[in-house]
Amino acid sequence: MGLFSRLVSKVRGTSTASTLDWVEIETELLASDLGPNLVTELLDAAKKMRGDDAEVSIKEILRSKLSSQSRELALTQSPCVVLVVGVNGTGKTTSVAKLAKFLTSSQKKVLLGAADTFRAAAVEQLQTWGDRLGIETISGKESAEPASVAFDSVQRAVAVQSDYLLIDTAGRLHNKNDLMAELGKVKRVVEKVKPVSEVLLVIDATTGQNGLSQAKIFSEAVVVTGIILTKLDGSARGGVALAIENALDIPIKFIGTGEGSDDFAAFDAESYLDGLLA
Ligand SMILES: Nc1nc2c(ncn2[C@@H]2O[C@H](COP(=O)(O)OP(=O)(O)OP(=O)(O)O)[C@@H](O)[C@H]2O)c(=O)[nH]1
Ligand SMILES: [Mg+2]
Repeated sequence: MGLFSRLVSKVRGTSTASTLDWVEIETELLASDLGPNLVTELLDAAKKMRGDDAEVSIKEILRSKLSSQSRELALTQSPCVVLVVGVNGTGKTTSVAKLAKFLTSSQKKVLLGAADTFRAAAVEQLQTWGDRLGIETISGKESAEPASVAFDSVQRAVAVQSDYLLIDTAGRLHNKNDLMAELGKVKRVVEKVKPVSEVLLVIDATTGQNGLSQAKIFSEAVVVTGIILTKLDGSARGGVALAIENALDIPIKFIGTGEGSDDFAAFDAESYLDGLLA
């Protein structure tokens, strides 16, 4: 059942509304990671609605909270350089692989850059994905600088005329400032060769409102052009998608729904809204 289905049926049969029902609905919505402000706004609006058009009206409000920016991945130049960023464990490396598969299946030529050089295992993990998918993966020597791997990757992407270069980055450094400084450096070095077209922030949907604070922190340090919302399979609480778009106006471009390379799709706002109301 969709997150808002109870609210919709409540408003439809509105004359018997008891305070207790409203409190229950509020609790349910708050547990879904929409965030308290949005929940209050929605409930205030719903209480004034007439029964018949409850679904349409609620959907309209929800739609107005979503970003109106394009959800398409930019393809403004060749290669189109995509930096994939986010805190550790959110699903960056897996999402790079999934996105690569998604793009190659629409006949795009893709190259991977393994710029998370802080853990040897991270480079291997991406390399393994690349081998499995038949996609060339650029990695540096042991203890190479992330920025130098990124630089090599973009040069290679230009040389082999890739449509896309997807660069995986580290999620964990000594502290937040180091992480943001490193990201800035990777971006600057890449841009000696080609502009970065997209910075995709990976957010784990199961982390709820914490995902929203991550998005705030990253977007203060870099211009985040889109979000990949992962682990929606493990979360009945997809409300965080609305909360993020409402608070930051960063469009969710893709979603992850499992650990396999096909558990990935472009984010479709209309079906997301339908799912919430169904
Ligand atoms: N269920 C589920 N698991 C996912 C999804 N995306 C990634 N994972 C799993 O989450 C774990 C972490 O994924 P990684 O891709 O290694 O995450 P990361 O952000 O690269 O992690 P670090 O490199 O350590 O910062 C792995 O076990 C993935 O299989 C998803 O959409 N659904
Ligand atoms: Mg990783």
